[in-house]
Amino acid sequence: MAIRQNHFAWGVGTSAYQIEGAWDTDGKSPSIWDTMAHTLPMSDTGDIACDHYHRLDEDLDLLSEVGVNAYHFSAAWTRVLPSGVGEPNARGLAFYDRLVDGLLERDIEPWLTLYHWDLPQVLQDRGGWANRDSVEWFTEYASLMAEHFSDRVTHWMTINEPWVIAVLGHLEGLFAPGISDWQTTLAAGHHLLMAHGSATRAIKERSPDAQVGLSLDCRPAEPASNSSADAAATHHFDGFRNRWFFDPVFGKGYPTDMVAAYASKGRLDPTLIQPGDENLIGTPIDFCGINYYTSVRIAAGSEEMDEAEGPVGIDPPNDYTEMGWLVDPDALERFLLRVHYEWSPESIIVTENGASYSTGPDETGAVHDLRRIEYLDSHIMATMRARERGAPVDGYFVWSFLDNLEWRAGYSQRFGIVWVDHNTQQRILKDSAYWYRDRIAQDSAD
Ligand code: IFM
Repeated sequence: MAIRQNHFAWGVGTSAYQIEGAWDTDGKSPSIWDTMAHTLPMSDTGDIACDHYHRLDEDLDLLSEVGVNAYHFSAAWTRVLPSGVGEPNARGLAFYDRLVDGLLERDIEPWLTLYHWDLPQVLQDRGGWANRDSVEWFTEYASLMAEHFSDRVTHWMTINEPWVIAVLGHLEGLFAPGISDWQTTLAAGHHLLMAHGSATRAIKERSPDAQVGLSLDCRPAEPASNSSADAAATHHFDGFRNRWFFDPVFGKGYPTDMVAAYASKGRLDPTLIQPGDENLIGTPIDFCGINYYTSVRIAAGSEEMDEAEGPVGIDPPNDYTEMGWLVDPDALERFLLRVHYEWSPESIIVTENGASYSTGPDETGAVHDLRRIEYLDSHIMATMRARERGAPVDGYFVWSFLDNLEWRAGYSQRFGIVWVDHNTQQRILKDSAYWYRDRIAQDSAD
């Protein structure tokens, strides 16, 4: 098997709400996360976050220092279209102009995600993703962004982690908009996927050479035992967590076993999926982004649990990150091969992978985050093994560039390869950042 020779994107990732701060600056309107942070007893908010909005040049220089050739970030819809639709906000667009231009000046390729969870609150007030009109709202936003940026941005991700948005936001109620209802969950998930397909078409119409994909979160699962009950539970979990999103995105339509299971429990509004919808969702994409952190073992009874409740099912004794997530690089290798064989995208990018460890500066100011280096090393090796075995993997992005706001867990969970003191906003490159710089340089030298 010939090893793929394509250019390899070595990057780091962030998202707007987690780093930008400036939550109401220069015409930005509130997003559903601003609302959640301001109304629920969250200990931390994204009001200031890493103050990236005001420290852009410093952060761009740090990206150069890490030596990445690609940077994966998201735009805040609320900055560029404060009313959700309609009049664009020139000051919001100007911020992303500075970011994109600053990346290009440093030879770093911008990879732009349109939606990383921060829906304009004005649109939530109109029903949010559960409203079928959200497909049009998102397409208008995507079209505006493509018109404005496609002279400089080639790589686009439409939606980041539709399972998380749908299930944690509309079933578990843990994430914004904080709803707990099955029919709303499936409606939101369906419209997110339609919005992805429609935005892909809109970007391609304006920029035929654009590379467009999305970032799907995945949770590889193994049965906890040899019992047939655990095997059946694992298959259901895989349907709930993975197949429900991967199958339609790759033109296979929704998995029939899950449609039947959801319909039989009254979770699926029979009018939700209309003729033509699955065709729109299956609009061809140029690459599939995979966000991978951990794998799970599933026993009967845990087939619809999620990581918000802690480790799912019965895990083998092993190493865990501070999120309580099992460290399992082999599962990443297997899942990348599965994506290749089962869904066959042209190209696969690991758009998020990383680990939360709270190691901070020692008395000399250095951050010796050895466990993160081990995690990244083992997962990059797994990625490369999948590539050597034929999966068309063309990029890897560490999550995350900066220690940022880990949603409901606030600033207590640190995923960054750059330490951020959230009182002073001082940044320190951790040992993992230097290690990653050397790893990238080694790849370029080979
Ligand atoms: O921080 C998140 C990110 O926003 C989406 N993917 C998972 C990361 C770690 O939980």
